[in-house]
Amino acid sequence: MTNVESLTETTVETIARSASKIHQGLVGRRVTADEENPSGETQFRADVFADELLADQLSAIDGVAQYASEERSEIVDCGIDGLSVAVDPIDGSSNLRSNNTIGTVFGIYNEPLPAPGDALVTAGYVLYGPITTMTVARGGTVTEYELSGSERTIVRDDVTIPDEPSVYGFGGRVPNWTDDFRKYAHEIEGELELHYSGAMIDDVNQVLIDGGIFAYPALTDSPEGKLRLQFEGNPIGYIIETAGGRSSDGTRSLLEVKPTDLHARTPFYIGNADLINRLESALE
Ligand code: P6P
Repeated sequence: MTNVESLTETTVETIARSASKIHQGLVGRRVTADEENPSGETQFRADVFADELLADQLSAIDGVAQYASEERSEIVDCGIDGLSVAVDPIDGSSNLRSNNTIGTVFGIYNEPLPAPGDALVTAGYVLYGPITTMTVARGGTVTEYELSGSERTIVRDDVTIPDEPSVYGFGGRVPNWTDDFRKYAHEIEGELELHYSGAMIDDVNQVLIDGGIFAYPALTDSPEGKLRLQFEGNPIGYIIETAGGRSSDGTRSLLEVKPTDLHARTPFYIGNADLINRLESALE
């Protein structure tokens, strides 16, 4: 195992151990904090708790040079040289109020941040559902684990997106969709089953397991969409493409998008390759 592989395994293990503390720490923290995140979104106390826990744990790893979070405007420099870890400590925190599924998303880059998705060496997410699971893409394969306390058990190795798509989920308000996207969405509505939870990571996991497409598209009032390239687009694009699917910002793989800013947003489309190819043609 190379030094980078060993370091990424240590980082993944640290996130897995932190996940059970995050899950326990949600109790009593499903209320808003008095702050907004750098994207101008209201923070929940759980967002702040998860970010502080992950920052403490990950910045202490020898070989992690940078820690960045959707909840912090600035990058934390943790060392001279090494890997950069970008996290969305709690994706879908607005789902906390209704006690619906949320997740933690992470990307491990071998370049200083902000970095393009093709600088990723590992990416993954934790899903706090009926069971807490962790899905990790590295070395050309995707592995799913069940987390229980300090235990991490492989439940599926070499996860691939099914050839036959089943579900779709499209974010944003329909009146704000572009005409081209609305026309494409109408086609998909006649082909697949709507599954949309309001937490990207839950919707993405359904696409990975059941096949289909998830999109938070470019909107007429927000041409860059809502989701962040560094913390959501890149890691999810890496996972889905490792599992045999495709990602896109509407014209190219999300992994090819050059970041302009740490918190830059991007139109976000992931799923079965033919569905993404059709989408790119529809948006041309
Ligand atoms: P909307 C959650 O707040 C999030 O960032 C993603 O997890 C999710 O896909 C999206 O926003 C939902 O946005 O506009 O449907 O509430």
